[in-house]
Amino acid sequence: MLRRLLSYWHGSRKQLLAGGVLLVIGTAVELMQPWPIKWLIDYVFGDQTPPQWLDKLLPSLAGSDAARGIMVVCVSILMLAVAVRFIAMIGHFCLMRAGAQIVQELRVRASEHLHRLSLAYHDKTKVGDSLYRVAYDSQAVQSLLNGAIVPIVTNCLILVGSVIIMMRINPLLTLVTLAAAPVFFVIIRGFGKRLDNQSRQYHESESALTTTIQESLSSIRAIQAFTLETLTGKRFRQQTRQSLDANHRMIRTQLIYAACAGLAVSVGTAAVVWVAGHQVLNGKMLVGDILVFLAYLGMLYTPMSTFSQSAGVIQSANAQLRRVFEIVDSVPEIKDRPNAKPLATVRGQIEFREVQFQYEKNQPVLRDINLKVAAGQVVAIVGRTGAGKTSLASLLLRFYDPNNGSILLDDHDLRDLPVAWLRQQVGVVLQDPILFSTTIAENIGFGHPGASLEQIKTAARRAQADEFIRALPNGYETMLGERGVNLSGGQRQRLSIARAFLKNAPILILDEPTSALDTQTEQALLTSLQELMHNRTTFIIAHRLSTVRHADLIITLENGLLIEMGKHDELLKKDSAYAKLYNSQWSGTTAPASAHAT
Ligand code: M5T
Ligand code: MG
Repeated sequence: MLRRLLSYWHGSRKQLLAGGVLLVIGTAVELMQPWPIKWLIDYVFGDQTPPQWLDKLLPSLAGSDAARGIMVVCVSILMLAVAVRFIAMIGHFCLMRAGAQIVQELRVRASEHLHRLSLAYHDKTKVGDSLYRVAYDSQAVQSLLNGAIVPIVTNCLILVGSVIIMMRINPLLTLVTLAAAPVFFVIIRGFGKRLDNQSRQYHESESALTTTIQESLSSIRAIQAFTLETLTGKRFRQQTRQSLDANHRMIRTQLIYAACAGLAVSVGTAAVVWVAGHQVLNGKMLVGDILVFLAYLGMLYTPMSTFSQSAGVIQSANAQLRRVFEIVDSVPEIKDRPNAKPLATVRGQIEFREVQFQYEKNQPVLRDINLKVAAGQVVAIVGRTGAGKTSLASLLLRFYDPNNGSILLDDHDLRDLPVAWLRQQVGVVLQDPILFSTTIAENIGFGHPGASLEQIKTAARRAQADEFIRALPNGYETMLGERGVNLSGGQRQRLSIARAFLKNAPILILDEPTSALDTQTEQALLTSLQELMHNRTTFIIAHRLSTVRHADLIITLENGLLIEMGKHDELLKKDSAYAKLYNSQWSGTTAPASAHAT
């Protein structure tokens, strides 16, 4: 995991390095902190003579004036403390900043990758889960760095430093101290795995909570329309209870663990005091040394117990980061082949060859589709709901690849073309027009990044959208969505059509472009749609057959099979499914013949 994270810290390398060096210096100074107390007891009050280096450094320490000695000791304590705090503060600041930067970098890359993943991936994953991974799990880098690596490194330094110093003061006592170490390891091992499991469970239940909120908020209309608020609330409460339980279990284990570790420290301390006390009695040890020793003992036992905490942090950070890297590592199913090259010019001839497609195994949605569309032709796709019309169109955009067979654009397999380039060649008006929460102008502008406002307005005029946009409070600058204006279905559809006008692509997919419009607006728009379709290979899907009468080719899908194709007149003459559908739409009127004639 660390090696993987290496690729994310180029932006923060200097800070990491500076922070690391400062922490090492800070730890060295920290190790000097117990000594002034010994000086006070042995050199100021006692009759010991300080070593030469100390005498040179602080000459007034062991002089005849004890009050001066006390002063020197106090100043030394303060100076050391100030140095330790100051160095540690700057060091931690650098490391925290570095950690935050790495988190950000990881988030950006994960989210970028998420947007590139194919629809097949997004169909399978819950938005809330991806959200939790990008927003929260990525923060594990910070806890890994500052909650585990930094404490482990500094504690290792303290551990080694204090053992060396203790050995020099009194080897026997050091051995007594170290005898407690195995007890610590037993405790750490005993709790480690449990803590790990419990923290994983906790994060999983938290992630499930995010998913639930996200899902219910995105279907808020349905929830309120069916008055499901109470039910949704209940479900959420149940889930929070699960998360709460997981949290309780985790906290309980942590507290029991801390208590056991604390107890082990006290037992060790008591044993050391026992042995050291007797050594002083026998004149084998100085009183000041006991104090220094006990100070180091505290320094020694604390790292041992923090090691296990850090181990816990590593475990859960590892689990969380793995969830983030799962996103980064997912390979988009739809991606460019190494030799993918855009075509120099696009005529727009499309051919489906033996195309088979399914979302789920063994549930074919399209079966054996064979279809050849000449450049500039308009093809209407009709058929009952669920027949596979939208799926057929999705294949053209390479939202998915066919499971069998191939689709060709100007005799080139779509899979041999760069995906982004291909999608630039296709203008779409989707069944469910998607608008972003930004201005109307920008929403249309997505059709052709870099378009001028004049071009955007022209496109809106051609899509019969200009009039209603002008009537909005801020015209083309009106914000949509959150904190902005919401539009009716028909208005959205017209924006979406304006987008397609602006995009001006050689191939066009219209998935029920007028389904949300009243008949009058539809009629008005049909003229502009005709204009839009002119000279473009167009696939138009429509339930209202009045829209598709003029198509060069009408195909009927039924259960994923292409059951018939032909022109309007030909199909009406035969006893076709299209004829039945068409006649049923005119039932109750005497219009079919005259409609036919127009
Ligand atoms: C065709 C199934 C759907 C239907 C069939 C989008 C989607 C569809 N399906 C999935 O299993 N997973 C999916 O993500 O595929 O669906 P369609 O192509 O959307 O049908 P349509 O466009 O002809 O229908 P409609 O209602 O838009 O006229 O069985 O369950
Ligand atoms: Mg559809």
